[in-house]
Amino acid sequence: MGRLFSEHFKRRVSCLDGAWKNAVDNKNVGLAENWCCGLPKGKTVMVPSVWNTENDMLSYEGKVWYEKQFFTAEKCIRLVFEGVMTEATVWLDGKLLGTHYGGFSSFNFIVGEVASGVHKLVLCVDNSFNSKSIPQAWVDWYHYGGIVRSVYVEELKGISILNNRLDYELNSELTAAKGAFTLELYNADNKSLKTTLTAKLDGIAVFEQNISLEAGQRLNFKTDEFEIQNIRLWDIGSPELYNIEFLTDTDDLLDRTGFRKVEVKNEGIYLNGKTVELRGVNRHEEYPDFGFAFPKNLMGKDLDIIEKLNCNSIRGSHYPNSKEFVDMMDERGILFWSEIPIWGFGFSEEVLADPIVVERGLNMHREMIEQYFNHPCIIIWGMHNEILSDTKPGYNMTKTFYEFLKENGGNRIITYATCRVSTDICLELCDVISINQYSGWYSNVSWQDYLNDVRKRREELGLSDKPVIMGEFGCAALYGNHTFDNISWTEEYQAELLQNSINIFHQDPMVVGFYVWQYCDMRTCRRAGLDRARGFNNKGIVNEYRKPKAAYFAVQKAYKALEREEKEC
Ligand code: ADA
Repeated sequence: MGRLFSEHFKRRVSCLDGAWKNAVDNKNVGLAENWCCGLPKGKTVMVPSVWNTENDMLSYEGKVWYEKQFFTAEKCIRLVFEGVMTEATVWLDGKLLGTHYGGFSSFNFIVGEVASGVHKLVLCVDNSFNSKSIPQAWVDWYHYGGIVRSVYVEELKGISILNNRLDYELNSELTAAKGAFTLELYNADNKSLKTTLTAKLDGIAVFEQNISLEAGQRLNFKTDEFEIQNIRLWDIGSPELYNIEFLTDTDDLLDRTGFRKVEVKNEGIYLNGKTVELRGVNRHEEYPDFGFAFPKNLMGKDLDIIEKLNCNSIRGSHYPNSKEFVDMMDERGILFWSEIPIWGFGFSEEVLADPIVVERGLNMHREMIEQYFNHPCIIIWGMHNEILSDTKPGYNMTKTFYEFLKENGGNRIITYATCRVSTDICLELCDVISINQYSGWYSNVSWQDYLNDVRKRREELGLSDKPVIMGEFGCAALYGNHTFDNISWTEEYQAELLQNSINIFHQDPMVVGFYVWQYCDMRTCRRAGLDRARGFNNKGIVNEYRKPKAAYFAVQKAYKALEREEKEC
């Protein structure tokens, strides 16, 4: 669901976006008063949305309840929630279905034995924080709450296809691939069933087999390996995609993928056998009028602006982005770094060591992989951002995540963003070292001195073969604030700082990529010790309404020159 194309033609899917009943539970009485069976008189809100943009709700942290009625003809349904911020408890007709934690990934519930007719779906959504939260309360973005992405009801019939991933390996000439699908199948009927399962890649059958499942059985099923000749490679600026189609007697699932090879070798990053320099921006998927319920038409506009910047890559700081946005990058041939919302400054050693927090983080990685695996644009999995990676709990958490991603993450680079490279003890647990450093803003150290220290540190640790990405660099500028003098907070200062930084990084053979912090200004949380001007992080090269600052054009020029140089090589 939530894709740029229809995932089902056979399966009936209804989108529940639109008007929902809504009640704020600021006295925490909803459970005791049985709101799960139906909300008291409330108002109507539009979903997806965040509640913070409504009157008097800007800084509300707590519970809000939502209710929606829908019709189903089938007796087995899957309720799919693309993103609920941050903890959701879900009831259907007063019966508890379960809970989900984490605002940036999809979750679902399958419900059997549903009578044909109208049903009542109720959610209690809670965006408050405690010591187990991911992110923690101290974070440099806004504490939004709500049903922020779409909701769907799918009617499941017979043997249904719940999920898929394609693992493949390209031959050394990159002309052919051997691959196999892993499917999650489910028998939605109350009797055992047989079906013929077929898989097609760009209309050509690559697999067919009769299979049977017991009533209500879930099965992880791996197809036989198949070969694909004359591969059209997915690449930057050449986004060749393949359509995937699965069919059973009663169900279907459509998906897309692309074939490409990412490698880290010879101190560089290689895409399809050629070195690539990552020219990127960090982007929060946020807009002041809509928060994290980011309108789909603005996703395309963001990409238009970013493409014109001559970028080849985006870091989805600091959480999994909407599926539509990731689809768009697949279609446009833009590389993507996807990460989970562990934003380190809020995480004390004690929190990092908490098994519940580690398990939550691991589950966020699991969901990210399951939901985004087939996207060719994702070449980097990010484990976390600026945690205490110079401590034992930081090391242990990183090791758990790294081993999991190595085992399950497919052909991708694994990294995390560190801001303490000189004392970091986790650097062996990544494929590429990513660094956030703000020379010329939070620090006065020159880039040359800083990069030399990084080089020394890599040598000391015996990690000189690991290339370096500058994961964040930049400075704030208030939109419209100009100067003849070289002073901070002005557009001119920001433009010059970014242009110089990019040129220095490009000339350093150790640095293989750089992501400007950041694409756009965005609302941030004031309570957390971050007293940002206007309540916004102002380091965007466009402002929160996507109006360009001088830095946008400076980065555009710098990236264009690098692109030209790359083409001439
Ligand atoms: C950090 C962090 C970003 C942002 C940035 C800043 O590096 O990773 O999310 O907060 O600092 O603007 O200070």
